[in-house]
Amino acid sequence: MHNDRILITGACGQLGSELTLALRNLYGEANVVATDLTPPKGGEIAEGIFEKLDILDGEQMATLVRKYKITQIYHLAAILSAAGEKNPKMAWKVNMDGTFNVFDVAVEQKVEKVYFPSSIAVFGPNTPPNYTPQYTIMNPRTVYGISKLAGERWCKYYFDNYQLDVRSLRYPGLISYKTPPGGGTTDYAVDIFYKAVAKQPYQCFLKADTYLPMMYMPDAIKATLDLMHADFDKIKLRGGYNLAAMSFCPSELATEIRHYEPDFQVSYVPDFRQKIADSWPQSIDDSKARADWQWKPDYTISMMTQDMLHNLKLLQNQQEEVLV
Ligand code: NAD
Ligand code: AKB
Repeated sequence: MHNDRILITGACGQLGSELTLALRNLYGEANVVATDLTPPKGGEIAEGIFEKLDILDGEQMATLVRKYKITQIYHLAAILSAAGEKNPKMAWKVNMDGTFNVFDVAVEQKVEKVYFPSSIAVFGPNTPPNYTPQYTIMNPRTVYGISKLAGERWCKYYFDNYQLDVRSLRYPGLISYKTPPGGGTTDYAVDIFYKAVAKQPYQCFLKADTYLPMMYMPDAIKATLDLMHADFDKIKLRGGYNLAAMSFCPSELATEIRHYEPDFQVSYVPDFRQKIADSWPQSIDDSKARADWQWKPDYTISMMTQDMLHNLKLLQNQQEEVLV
């Protein structure tokens, strides 16, 4: 582990801003290179090595991999589901060409391991929605989901044909308080907390009874690191592993929040994201991840809700102190 040098794409996003810190803690600040389109605007992530990198620029990517003698790439940069539907060709280009650049640079420069995050968006309206199995009908209907499913298949292709040790997880919607989400369909489950803490009503863009699989960020980080640290022989799937923690709908989350903020009001005005959510599973069977590399989540909806409110209130108090 101490000889590893890691490059992260999309490091300033919702996942990257926390995964980068976890990787720096494990591997040392000097061994982790955060990259993104623009430098971080302050925060802990700004404290380590940062390089500007557009993942569509394969030459610059190769230069950085050479310069830092990179041995592992965590390829997080992508355009998410809701943002992707606004500019489908652009989303396809970033998600596919960027991934090819990562895989090709990794093969050319003998990078030892690559991480490719997939998503529940690989599933579609013909998929069995409850306890969705690892292998089933997929047929994603968003450009994001199509690109993630294609990305998974290319993971397997590069593993089979170029012996690239690439590993992948199908994350549910991720919930966190450090960095806001970047344009997904599950974003309501983060936005709602900001309104609750500000003591304002929340207008939800999904219907009250829309069940989706979700996960708290510490579990997502744990799953990612466990997968990447698992022995080579334990990784039986080279597409994305199904991964689960909790499933709930907006009205259930509002009820949880009301245990701490009894006056919290939520209204429901579904928009184009409803159709996307309706095409995704409601719950996930992650038994393969549990069997192959002993995955087990820690956080329930009530633990997550308590922790989100606690931390957002702390941040709010810190901001108020700065203003005084
Ligand atoms: P995000 O939108 O918050 O962050 C993505 C980052 O990629 C941004 O910082 C953005 O600047 C960067 N980026 C976009 N285009 C780029 C380009 N051309 N070159 C370099 N950087 C570029 O996304 P996230 O939530 O942090 O997601 C990270 C990964 O995890 C993505 O691949 C996403 O598909 C996957 N994922 C996330 C979730 C979730 O709920 N957050 C769920 C499933 C899968
Ligand atoms: C999105 O909603 O697009 C993401 C995801 C589940 O991949 N949060």
